[in-house]
Amino acid sequence: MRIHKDGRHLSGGEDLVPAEEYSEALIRLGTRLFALPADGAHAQQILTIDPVLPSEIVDGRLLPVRALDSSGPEETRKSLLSILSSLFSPAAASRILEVFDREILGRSSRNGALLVGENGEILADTQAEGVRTTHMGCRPTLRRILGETVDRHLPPPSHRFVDALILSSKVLMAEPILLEICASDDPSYQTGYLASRTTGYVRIPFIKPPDLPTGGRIYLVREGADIPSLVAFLRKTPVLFSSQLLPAPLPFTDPPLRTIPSARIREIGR
Ligand code: PML
Repeated sequence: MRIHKDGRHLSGGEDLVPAEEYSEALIRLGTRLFALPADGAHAQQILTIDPVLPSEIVDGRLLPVRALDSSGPEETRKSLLSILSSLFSPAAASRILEVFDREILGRSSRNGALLVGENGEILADTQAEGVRTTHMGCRPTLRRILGETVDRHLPPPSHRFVDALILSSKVLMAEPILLEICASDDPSYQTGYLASRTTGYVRIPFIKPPDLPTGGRIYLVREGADIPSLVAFLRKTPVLFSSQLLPAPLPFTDPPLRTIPSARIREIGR
């Protein structure tokens, strides 16, 4: 489901549900237009229903979740640079943040993610529209536990967290993707995230200054990747998340990241 106004993306959501839960899902996603604040007036809502065979669905495990503590954009910037330098190199870290500032925070939002190569080059004509990652869902019990985790362990605002975790967990299942960085284009939502297979999903408060109406996603893609098959996976392969990975120790200690307990879905039952 997507909500647009004057060509601008305002909200979106999706799920992967069995045929017998179809009408429930339709109601859940279909009522989002009416929950939008004033700028939802005259917006257009588009619902797409894409039948998927059970045999096509890939079982996914959500990334573990960590959170950075920060008191403002300047502290966040230093921490981001330090995390990226530990994952790549100081030069690569500066390059990644330069592209993020210029292409994500510094221009109007795209509908999809920008694919960026290891040297900072924009790949596969993603400059204009970007690539939208779709066709993912989450078992209801797991979704509920994640929602409760937010309330107990993560600082607000957090209403976008669960959908973002599901999306980035699909993104990082693609082996050629090394990293995702995201900022919301909602001017009042300053929390973004960085995701990698090493760190898991790291919530980043103050990833952008207040009142900035731009945002979006960068996927850092390793050299030599088969881009058409990567894009096909992101756009089309259905992934259903039924459990969550446990966090592995981090290869760095600075800045310290808070680890949020993973959902023990198997103990609780589906
Ligand atoms: C978006 O899709 O608007 C970005 C959501 C970022 C969520 C970050 C979080 O709250 O963990």
